[in-house]
Amino acid sequence: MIRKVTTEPYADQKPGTSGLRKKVSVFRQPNYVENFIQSIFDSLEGFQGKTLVIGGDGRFYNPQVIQKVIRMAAANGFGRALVGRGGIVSTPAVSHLIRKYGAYGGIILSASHNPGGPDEDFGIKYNIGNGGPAPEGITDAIHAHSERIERYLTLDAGDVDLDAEGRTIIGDMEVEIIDPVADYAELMQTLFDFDAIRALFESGFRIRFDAMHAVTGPYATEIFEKRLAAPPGSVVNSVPKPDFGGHHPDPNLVHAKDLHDLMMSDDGPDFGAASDGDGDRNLIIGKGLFVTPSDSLAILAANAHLAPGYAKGLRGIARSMPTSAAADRVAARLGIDCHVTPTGWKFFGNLLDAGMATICGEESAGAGSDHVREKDGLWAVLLWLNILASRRQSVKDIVVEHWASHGRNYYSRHDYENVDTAAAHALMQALRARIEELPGTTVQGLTVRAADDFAYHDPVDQSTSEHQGIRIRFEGGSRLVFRLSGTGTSGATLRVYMERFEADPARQSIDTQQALQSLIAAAEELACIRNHVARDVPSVIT
Ligand code: G16
Repeated sequence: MIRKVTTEPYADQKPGTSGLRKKVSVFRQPNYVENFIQSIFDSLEGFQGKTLVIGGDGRFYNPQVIQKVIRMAAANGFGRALVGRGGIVSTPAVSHLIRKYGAYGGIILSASHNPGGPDEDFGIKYNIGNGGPAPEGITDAIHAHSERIERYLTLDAGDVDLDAEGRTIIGDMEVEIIDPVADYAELMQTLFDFDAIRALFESGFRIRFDAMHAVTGPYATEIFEKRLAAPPGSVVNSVPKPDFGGHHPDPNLVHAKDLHDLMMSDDGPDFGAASDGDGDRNLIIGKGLFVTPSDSLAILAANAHLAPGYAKGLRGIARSMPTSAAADRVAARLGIDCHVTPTGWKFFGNLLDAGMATICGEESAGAGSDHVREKDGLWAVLLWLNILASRRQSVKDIVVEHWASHGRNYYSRHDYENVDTAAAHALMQALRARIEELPGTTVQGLTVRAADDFAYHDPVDQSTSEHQGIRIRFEGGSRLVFRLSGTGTSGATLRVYMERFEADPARQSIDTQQALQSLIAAAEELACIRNHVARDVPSVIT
C-alpha cells in the first residue's frame, strides 16, 4: 500500500559537483534521505511505468538507503527497478545499464573517493536517461523542491533480498536483482583488444590493480584475472567493504602510497593502477613514473586509435578547465577540437551526445569516452593496457616520447583541505576583485597576460555557467587556477592548480615541484593563501 508521509524541508540539500554529499549522520536524520529522493522524483516527468537503475559503491548505509529508494520508486510509479546484486554497481556501470536497457534514469549511492563508515561520508546522485549526471537545470530544480517539500511517497513493504539474483514484485513495480559486472565486462570487450592484452600478460607483463576495498574489486577480478588471465593476486584489496578497510578510497599518491612505493621500487610490477570508491576515477603509475591525469588524458587520446573501439579516430576531445593543456596539443596535432568545460563530468554529456567529443578527461583523475556518460576508471586502465600491448614499450618510454613530440605541460595541484569556509570564500573574493587590474603586472618574474573568472557557454544547450574558477595566464604559457572544491563534506577545500609548458626535451626531466617553483610562489603572492586560510603548506600535493 502506498503511504503519503508528511515531512518538513532540510535547509542543506543543495547538490554539489557530483550529487548530495554529507556525513552519514546527516543522512540518518529522520526523512533526510526520503526528502531528497522525493525531491528528485518530483523534479522529473514522464517516468511512470519506466525503469530506474539503482546501485551504490557498497559503503556504510548503502543497503538501508537502497531499500528506501526501491520502496519510494515503487510508490512514485516506476515500473521496474534494476538493482545490482548486494546493492553494488559502479558509477560507469550504472551509466551503461541506463543506456543499454533504455532506463529512464538511475540513482547512485556514493560519496565517491570520500571515506566511508558511520562517522564518514555518504552521497546520492541522480543520472538522466543518457546515462550521465543530471545537468544543472535538474539539480537546481531538485534543490528548489527540497526547500519546500511537504510530503513523500513510500510503500508499506518489507525489504527486498539484495543478494539473490532474480525478479520480485513490490507494489506495482518489478525489482530485478542483476549481476553488476556482466554487462559492463561485455562492453569493455567490444572496445579493447582482449586477445592482445592477454598475450601481453602471457609474455610476463605484470600489473597490480588496487581496488581499495571499493566497488571495482569484483569488476577488476572478473576482467583482469578471469577474462585477461593476469596472474591471480594481480588485483589487491578486491573485496568491497563498508568502511573501505578504514582507508580513503581515493586513488592519489597519498591514499595509494603503498602502490606508489611498490611501483618506484626495482622489483615492482610493470604497471600499477587503482580506482576510487565508485569506480569512476583512475590512477596510473608505470615502473618508476607516476602519470599525471592530465598527461594520461593526452596520451590516451593520442594513442586511442590502437584500440578497436577507437580505430576510426576521435571526433573531438574535451577537458575540464583546470586540466592541463596537454590534451589541447594532441587535439591540434590530430586536427580536432578540444573543448574546455567547467569541473564536473556533467558538462561533458552534451558534447558526447552531440558527437562533438569522443574522449574526455579531468585533472581530478577522471577519464572516459562516449561509451558511457560517466568517467570510467577501469576503462582508462584497459585503454592503457591496450596501448601497452600494441606498442610493447614501458609506460615511462611512452610518456617521455610523448613529451618529446608534443612538449611537456608540467602540472601540479595543491589542496588546502577542510579550511574555514568563510576564509576560503574571502580569498576567492579578494582575487576576483583584482582580476581586471592583473594583466600586465609582474609576479615572481612572471608577467600576467590575462585573468578571468571562468564562465562556460554550452555550445549545445546554450546555457551559461559562471564563476567556475579564477584563471591567471602568464606570458609564455604558464597558468595558475584557483577554485573551491564542490565535493568536500566539512569546511572548504581550496585547490590551486599550477601549469608550465616546456617544449625543449632537454629540459623536460626536472622535478615537477622544482619546475613550478616560481608559479607556486606567485600563487602565494597573488592570493595570500597563508594569511587567508592559516595554513603554511597544502594538505595534499599531486
Ligand atoms: C566529482 C565529479 C568530477 C569532478 C570532481 C571535482 O568527482 O564527478 O567530474 O572533477 O568531482 O571535485 P572537486 O569539486 O572536489 O574539485 P567524483 O569522483 O567525486 O564524483
